[in-house]
Amino acid sequence: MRNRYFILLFLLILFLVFLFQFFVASNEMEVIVTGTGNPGKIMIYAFDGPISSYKRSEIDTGYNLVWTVRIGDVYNKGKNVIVAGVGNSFFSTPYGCQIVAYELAASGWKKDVIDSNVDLRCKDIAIGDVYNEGKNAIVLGTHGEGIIRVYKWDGTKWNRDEIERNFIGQIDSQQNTNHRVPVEKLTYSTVDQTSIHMVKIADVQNDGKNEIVATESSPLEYTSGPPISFVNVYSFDGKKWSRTTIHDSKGLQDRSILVDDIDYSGKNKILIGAVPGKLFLLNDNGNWSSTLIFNQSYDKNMKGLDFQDIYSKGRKQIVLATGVPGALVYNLEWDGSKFQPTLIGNVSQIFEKYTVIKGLNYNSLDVKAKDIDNDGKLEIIVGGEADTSLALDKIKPQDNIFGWETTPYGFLIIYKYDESQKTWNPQILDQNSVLGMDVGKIK
Ligand SMILES: [Ca+2]
Ligand SMILES: [Ca+2]
Repeated sequence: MRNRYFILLFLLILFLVFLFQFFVASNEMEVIVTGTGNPGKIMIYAFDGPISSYKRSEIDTGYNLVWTVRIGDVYNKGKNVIVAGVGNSFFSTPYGCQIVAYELAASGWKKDVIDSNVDLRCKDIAIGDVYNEGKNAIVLGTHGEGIIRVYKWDGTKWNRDEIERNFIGQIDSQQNTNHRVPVEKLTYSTVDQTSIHMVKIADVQNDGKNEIVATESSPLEYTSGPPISFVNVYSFDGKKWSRTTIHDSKGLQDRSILVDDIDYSGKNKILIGAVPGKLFLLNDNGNWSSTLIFNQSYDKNMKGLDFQDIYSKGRKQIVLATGVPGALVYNLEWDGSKFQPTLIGNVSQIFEKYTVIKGLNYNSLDVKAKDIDNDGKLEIIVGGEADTSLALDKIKPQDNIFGWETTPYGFLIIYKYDESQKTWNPQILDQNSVLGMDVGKIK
């Protein structure tokens, strides 16, 4: 009799353990999602406990390149999906990029082609409430003609709203200049005149409503003169979109964008990462002003930006991942008068001891600070590429106009903070090229 109770109790405990496991497993998990180059795959890294015991799964998009991946509830049904910009760039047919969504279903990943043959590269995606109606939409920015489109799911189909096309072309006709890449320099006939590097959805003017911010420049392949570059804000008044140019430069390319209260003033500011080596703070005091807050001559690219409380001290700071040649990771903290930079990582040094090819160019393409191992403290996740084309001496830098896209090599690294040593310790997750990255919850 007593034994039977023990068996029943044992079975009950087993059942509760099973229930608990099921509950935990069915909960949304924070995952790292990357988009890779050559081949164009979407990698999904799930964590259950320590970082080293991650599980990786992948989606083959069927294309050479996945430029960008974002996680969000784009169907507005309380379920996150992966949205990606994919294509073959100049390398093979079919030319022209696609924007696709992958939803995790019982049978695996279900693909939804949102738009096809948009432009040369579907470079960046933002997900958010762009019409200020309490629903998510997708914003896409492209290279080539330089198109910005908003996609909104109406329950049965995707509605398309084009808000920009070839901004540099418009500047060229106004100013009688020409930044279009001659077709004979390209592998197929396409307009290559405007690069939309990044698109963000945020309340940049602090009026409680979202706008779109985009960095737009002459194309990457344009080599006949210095690049021209602009930061544009697009506002929707309920009927139509209007554009305001808030920053412009010559000889620089504005690329990354971060919108947050980065100087603890209680108001959103815009941080812009420009090539080569500069960070600008854009502030709206009736008129937009621009301040150079970081000028670094070693690394060229300033692509990865985040703003998080990485030291768990109740104070967020800028996390910056740079690129070419070194791929450095910094944090920058506002001290009341300026932003103090601290170097916390160097990707090229991590790989130096493993790589037989010396002098690779390491280029961070994104950085995120998230608590990936669930210990209540943030880790820093950096993804990017290692460009072999220059190191192998096959082509000269000036001829290397398609160079960075060709590399299959790169990195995905998690830096974890060691409180006692006051150091950020890197752990390598992967060594394929990472062109885009996001961290979020997927059910
Ligand atoms: Ca606003
Ligand atoms: Ca953690």
